[in-house]
Amino acid sequence: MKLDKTTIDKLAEHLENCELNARDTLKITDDHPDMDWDDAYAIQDEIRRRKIARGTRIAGLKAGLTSFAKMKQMGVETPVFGFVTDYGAIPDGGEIKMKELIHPKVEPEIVFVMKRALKGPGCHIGAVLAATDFIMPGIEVIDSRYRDFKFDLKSVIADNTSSSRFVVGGRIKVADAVDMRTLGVVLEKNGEVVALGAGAAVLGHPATAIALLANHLGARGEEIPAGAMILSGGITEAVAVKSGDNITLRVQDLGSVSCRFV
Ligand code: 0L1
Ligand code: MG
Repeated sequence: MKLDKTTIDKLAEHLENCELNARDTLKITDDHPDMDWDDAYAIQDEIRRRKIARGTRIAGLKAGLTSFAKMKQMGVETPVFGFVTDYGAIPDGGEIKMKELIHPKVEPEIVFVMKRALKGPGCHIGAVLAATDFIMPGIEVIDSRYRDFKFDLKSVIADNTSSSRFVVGGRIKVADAVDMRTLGVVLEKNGEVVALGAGAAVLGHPATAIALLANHLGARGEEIPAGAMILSGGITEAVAVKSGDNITLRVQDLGSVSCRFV
């Protein structure tokens, strides 16, 4: 690690305050060009610790930048991992307040709920499918704290991978009831199709994102706990939204979920 604990705590406080006050900032690597991957995850961990200390519950985990569309959109080449919170959970059909956010975008995702814990290294798609309780559709609302979404990978990891809000619901399916690679998704904004794709856009198979998360946590002596909900990553590029927009995600065989920005 390149940063000392005081700097990590200071950066975590800064980024979390930006989130809570809907204020943007410049990417933190501008002032800390030498920070490494461990520093980045240590800042994210400190944000998580601060939230838990205030009574926030961690609602689930997420993999981000797992599709080629998103990697291309953001100019990066590696997935990233973060967490979602209880206050980020929006009921299906619910309202999302723009004034609490900076510049939100929506992503269509396949969401996994695990029946058994998963621990890397060596975790693969087979282990993920065997440990999955069910899958369901989810809309992730990302809201990078960085001005104009201008960041690098380390800055994004520190910023809890732009985690903000999420909507899950629709119809659940056990993992072996669907071929997640050919699962079609259609994202609509105000009734118009704005993005579409299939599950294979996420690393060839969305379960790969969960395996990578288990291996990432395993390398840090952690695991995906039984019962965890995990957002496996946007299947298409992220779509910007504004107040008044209605978003609906339709997933083949898994129904739909929606939300409204007000
Ligand atoms: O969930 C995601 O793919 C977001 C990763 C962070 C980068 C971004 O803000 O798009
Ligand atoms: Mg996402």
